Amino acid sequence: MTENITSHALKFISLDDAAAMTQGTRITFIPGIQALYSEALKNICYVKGIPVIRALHPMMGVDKETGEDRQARLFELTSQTGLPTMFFDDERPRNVWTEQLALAESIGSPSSPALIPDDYKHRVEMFGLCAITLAEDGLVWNMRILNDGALSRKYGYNARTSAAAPGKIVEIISVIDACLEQQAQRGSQYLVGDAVTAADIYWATMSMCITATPPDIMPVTQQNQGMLKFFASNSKRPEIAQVLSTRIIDHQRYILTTYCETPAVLGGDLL
Ligand SMILES: N[C@@H](CCC(=O)N[C@@H](CS)C(=O)NCC(=O)O)C(=O)O
Repeated sequence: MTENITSHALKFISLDDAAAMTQGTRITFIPGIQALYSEALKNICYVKGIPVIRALHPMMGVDKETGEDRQARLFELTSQTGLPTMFFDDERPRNVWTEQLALAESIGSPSSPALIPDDYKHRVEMFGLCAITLAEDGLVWNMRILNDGALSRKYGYNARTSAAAPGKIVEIISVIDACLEQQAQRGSQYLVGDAVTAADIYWATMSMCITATPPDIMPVTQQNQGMLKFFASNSKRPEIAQVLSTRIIDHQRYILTTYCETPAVLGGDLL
């Protein structure tokens, strides 16, 4: 899609327009879909008080009319095709969460919470927790290879990696749960230290792939119905249900409703 589109009063500019602009923060999204990496970056920007201009992320595949790869321009601009890409002013585009987080931290409002702790020990914990959530072989990577499909094949799906994925997801949830338990014992409701960090925002957002999230937090759209059903069904897999504690759910809800915009604003067609 190259046209600008307006979806439920929410404007998505084209990728070309986003790339051509020289001011402001532009992030790519798919209207109506809580693509988790985009959704998490949106939440990070929300906490940091950064106004975001939404741009359309081109979908995988070939344009029916022209026969061209729909992501060719994105690849030309960013040397990759993953979602989201983030443009700020006239700087190079950022495509990886570590760079996106560092940028958000530096351009955010001075009165916003520091999402990367000053304390280096806390920083070790924070980046470790983020890595098991977002990085290679983390929560989302393993969720993505639960089933066969074009996207999962791109991320290493095969019979062996897919069979190992539920066990890894369980291990990751258990690490987070133990961390929250330890933190509660010392009187903190956050994953690291005594204040909100990027680990809380990323975990609370990305863990929606293993929970049934109510519509007052994640609205149902025509575009995300299937995804919401898949996420809810993950929460019912016996091995996952067993480790999905009330503590995990309470923390997710607390972080999303306290620090992020809820109900999430997705564009698309609300049901
Ligand atoms: N580049 C991101 C990861 C983003 C990512 O994995 N996005 C997936 C969606 S779940 C995607 O858009 N994949 C399509 C592609 O790589 O072409 C990061 O490491 O921070």
